[in-house]
Amino acid sequence: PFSASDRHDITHLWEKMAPNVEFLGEEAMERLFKSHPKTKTYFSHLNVEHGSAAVRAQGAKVLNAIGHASKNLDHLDEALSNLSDKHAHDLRVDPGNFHLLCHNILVVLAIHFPEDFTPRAHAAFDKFLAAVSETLYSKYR
Ligand code: ZNH
Repeated sequence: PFSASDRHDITHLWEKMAPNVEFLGEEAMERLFKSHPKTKTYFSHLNVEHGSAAVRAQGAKVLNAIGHASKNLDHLDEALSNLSDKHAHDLRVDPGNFHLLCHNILVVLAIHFPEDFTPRAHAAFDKFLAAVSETLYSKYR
């Protein structure tokens, strides 16, 4: 359950991110790959080098899904249903990878929106990303 201040902070951070999903998403993916190289194995069919258009596109997709989730905080299961089917049945991403990506998204927010990334907003967004992740791996078994 998200408090009123969680909702405010999540919505506010999403509004800051929305105009720059490609740039911010690319950086989050690149940081994920650099700090946890094993995560690259899921993307072996794509070019994951610095500056790759495929990484930019993937980062934008991830952040746009997070934006969609931020507008559906009370029914993440329905809002992310297709995506969670895809991660469970098709992509088979090990659930242990989700928090690594979430961490890197938080790092990117902290770097680019230092004024907005207060301890309170940090905690709210962390909780939100954990809820999104949990929804995405909820169908694994
Ligand atoms: Zn994921 C895909 C989101 C996590 C891996 N993804 C994807 C997409 C999206 C996403 C939106 C697209 C889909 C379509 O197109 O249909 N993810 C997401 C989110 C998250 C995630 C939101 C969290 C938060 N993923 C993840 C992880 C991993 C992954 C952690 C590993 C590491 N994904 C993936 C892959 C893919 C995806 C591999 C596919 C790619 C291509 O293109 O092929």
